[in-house]
Amino acid sequence: MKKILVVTLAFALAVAVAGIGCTGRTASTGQSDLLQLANARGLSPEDAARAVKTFVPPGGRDEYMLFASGGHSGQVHVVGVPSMRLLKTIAVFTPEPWQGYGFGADWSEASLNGESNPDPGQHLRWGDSHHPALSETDGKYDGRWLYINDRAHGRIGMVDLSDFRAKQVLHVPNLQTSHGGVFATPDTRYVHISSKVPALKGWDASKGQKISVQDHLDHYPDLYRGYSTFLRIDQKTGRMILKDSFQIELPPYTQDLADAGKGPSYGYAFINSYNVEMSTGGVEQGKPPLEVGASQLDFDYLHIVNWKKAEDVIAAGKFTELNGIRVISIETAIAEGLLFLAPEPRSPHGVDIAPRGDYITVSGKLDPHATVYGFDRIKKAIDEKNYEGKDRYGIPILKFDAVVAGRVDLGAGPLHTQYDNKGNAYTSLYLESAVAKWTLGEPYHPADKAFKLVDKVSIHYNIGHLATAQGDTMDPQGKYLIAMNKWSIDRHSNVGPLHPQNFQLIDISGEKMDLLADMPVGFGEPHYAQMVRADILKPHEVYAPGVSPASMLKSPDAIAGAKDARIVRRPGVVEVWMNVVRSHFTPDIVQAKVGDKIIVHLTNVEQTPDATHGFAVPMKNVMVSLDPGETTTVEFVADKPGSFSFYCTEFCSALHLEMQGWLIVEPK
Ligand code: RUQ
Ligand code: CUA
Repeated sequence: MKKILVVTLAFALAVAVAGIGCTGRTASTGQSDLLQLANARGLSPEDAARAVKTFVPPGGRDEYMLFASGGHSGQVHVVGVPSMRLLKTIAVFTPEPWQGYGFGADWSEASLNGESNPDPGQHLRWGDSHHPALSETDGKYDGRWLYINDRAHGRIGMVDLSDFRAKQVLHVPNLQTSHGGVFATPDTRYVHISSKVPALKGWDASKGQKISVQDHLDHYPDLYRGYSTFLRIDQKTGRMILKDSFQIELPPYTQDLADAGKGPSYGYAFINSYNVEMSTGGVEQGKPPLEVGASQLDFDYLHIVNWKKAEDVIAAGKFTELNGIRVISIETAIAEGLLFLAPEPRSPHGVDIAPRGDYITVSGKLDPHATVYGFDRIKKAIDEKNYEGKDRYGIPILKFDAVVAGRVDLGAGPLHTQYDNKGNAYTSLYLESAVAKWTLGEPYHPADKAFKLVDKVSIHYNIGHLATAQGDTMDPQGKYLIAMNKWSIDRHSNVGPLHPQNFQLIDISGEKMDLLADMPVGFGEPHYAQMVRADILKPHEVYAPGVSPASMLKSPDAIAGAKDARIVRRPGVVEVWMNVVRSHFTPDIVQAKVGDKIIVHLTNVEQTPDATHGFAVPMKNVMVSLDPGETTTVEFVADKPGSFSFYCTEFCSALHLEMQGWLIVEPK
């Protein structure tokens, strides 16, 4: 029945879109009702067709899920496609009380505080999440984990997609800031992250090193360095293991985006850079402003890193340990033949490997072309030592003409490129506020000339990244493209001077691109996003009884029910094993003395999907979300006398309001 209706409706709209009147013999009452409805709402037949293309009926599911970074909200947003409905926000670098992330000295707060923090006294409470990287197997998303960098700091977070929670925040040594280069290798053996602004080489504030602008910025090329980091991934837990990771030292050019080789280019990484001029700014010191100084030369450098070879170099012990990570120096990288440069037209931004791993598209804000490098050409130039020179650090520069397969004129301000399953590429045009579609043609020369612009669609406005379905993997899907627009200006109702960002959903299944829908994003400034087929994700509905989300193993402090609940006191400590179930905490009264440390092991013994409870203690900054099956421990100090009514924060049952208890703190 439902199917028939859908078919009828689609037909009605097809008829309408084709401009055929609805009075023809084929029209039924249902169709004219529908068209009347569209008319009454002021929708054109095209609008109505777009509505049908994106509509997901109540209770229905989206075909794809978009994982979008939240920018300086420090979060990741999960959006259903094509409905463009927000399904979840995952806190990574920022506390988030609904999820109980970062409140109550529990595992999540420890995770948020971060590993290998160079300044352990400083607990960062925000981050600038930019580039998500879904884990891959055989070059395809596998739905296990997601990694995302913090642009503001040299940090990277890991989200476990078995429960959509952030489990690890790692401070990457020697990076003060990070940008591009968050990608998983096609087998997720490593996740890569590189520095943004180069940092002082080997700088250690705790050693009392002195710093002055004069000394340092005047010797910038000698004192500053970038790093390309390969973080080894534990294949069971998804965690990044620092001791098995390594870095390759890079010149203090500003390394930008990066992508992983795959297929024929597996084992290589490609990193863009700008400011090879090594301009530092300093107008008052008589130097050019950075934005001018960094745009002097016609070319910057694409860094080509052979990480497979780097692995061997590490295994051979040719590294130094710097701030807790193994580092291959520039000199060693050159001597071992694992680091090369290729000229790229000035101030590039995106570097994106085509699905087959054969072509590498680079585009730069200041050049209207996309420049396409052929990996076979790069390989050949390396083998034949076809260099046009060396940079100041001695790194060989491959000949531009030898490595470029072609260039295509796209328009103003090309930034990022994604791919579909029909040999097309899609490039965002920031300045032109458009998406350009162009063909890659069949692989490799002489067909290289096939690169050709075929379509363009306007977006609103100032697009940064774009995401096609699985468009950065070896399994691109076509179908949908999300334009991630930086400005929305007049597209939505006025909500004050801080405007939402604007996502736009574009249908790329046909010859011409078709803009289907806008989604105001009022919860962050997304940068990159990845779109994955929803059926690839297989998260748990509930935790197995007593599982700690930190380890995904049964917690030693889990209890099976109210009969196991207990309070154990020792000097200065009150330790509670608390049972949590609709609609009661057991025990529900906890007594303590001022100064006591309160440790509460909470187990939500429910196994019913969605039977989440909360545990919140007023005036203690404690707020935990206890999902069904979960065991979590919170700790705080009873520093003031009084009576504190803890309660369940989720409206879990008819007696939710009654789900509360008392913490009574007596004076000493
Ligand atoms: S890049 S500004 Cu993703 Cu276009 Cu960070
Ligand atoms: Cu449990 Cu409300």
